[in-house]
Amino acid sequence: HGLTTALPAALDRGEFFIEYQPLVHLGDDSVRGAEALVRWLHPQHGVLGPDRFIPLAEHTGLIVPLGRWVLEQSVRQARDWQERHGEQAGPFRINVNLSPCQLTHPGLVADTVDILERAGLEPNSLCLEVTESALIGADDDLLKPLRRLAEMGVDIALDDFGTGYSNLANLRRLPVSILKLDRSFTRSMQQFPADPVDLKIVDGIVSLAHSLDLTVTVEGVETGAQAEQLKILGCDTAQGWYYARPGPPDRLHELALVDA
Ligand code: G
Ligand code: G
Ligand code: MN
Ligand code: NA
Repeated sequence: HGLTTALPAALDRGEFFIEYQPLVHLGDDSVRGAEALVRWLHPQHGVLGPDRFIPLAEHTGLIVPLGRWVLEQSVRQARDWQERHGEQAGPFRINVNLSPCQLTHPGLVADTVDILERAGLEPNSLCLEVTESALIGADDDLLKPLRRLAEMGVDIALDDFGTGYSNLANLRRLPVSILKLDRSFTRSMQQFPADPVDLKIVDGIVSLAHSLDLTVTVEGVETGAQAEQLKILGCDTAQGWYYARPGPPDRLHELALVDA
């Protein structure tokens, strides 16, 4: 596969870049952070989304250095935003996605600590997103590095929550502090009236999450009606095109989300 063989050189040549999508507090619509989303500016094919190359990078192991690069860039960016922004509503936070292969890589904790220290970012300003499916049936060896990070204050989010088969009681065992509700739930809030069964499911997930001291983030919010419904259901944080599409770091200044 041409893309696969081009990946290592692409990292060396600096062909990857990161877009950021704001995370909005549903209580007051303030921007409290952003998710980092990697892209590849391929010299022939133009901009490729992560779905095109992350699976290849996972297959070849390049995901480890690529993931480390994404983490380092994003953490430095977050520190830069914090320095400009002040901390009126608490520190500006950064969410970074982790692949399952990064979880089993022995350097994860040390690399993360090192990156945070060099950037001067507090661990509690970082959230690492792990998919629900990556943690299904996870044994203690797999959870140990996540526990260490969580003990340091790094938030761990379960991404795409509600799509896997994880048993809800299993949540207690995981060092997770945030549920990111899958976009499919948000989509079903688009119809009016929303599907009553989906409403009950989201209501139930939010109640359970809050009773376990977890925060709920909703993804894929595209309309004001969805935002309103999800707010009524008690969701804490939202992300989606209604607020902003993923964009370059400067967009956060332009949107006046961060004081310049
Ligand atoms: O950017 P987009 O919304 O197309 O992202 C699609 C998927 O790619 C998301 O589910 C996200 O989890 C994943 N993704 C984006 N950036 C990264 C990254 O830096 N590392 C990993 N492992 N996944 C990423
Ligand atoms: O980590 P995850 O795969 O959840 O990353 C978010 C993905 O969802 C990215 O690919 C991003 O571009 C996409 N996305 C973000 N907001 C919206 C939205 O409002 N609607 C849709 N359809 N996709 C979105
Ligand atoms: Mn994510
Ligand atoms: Na997701």
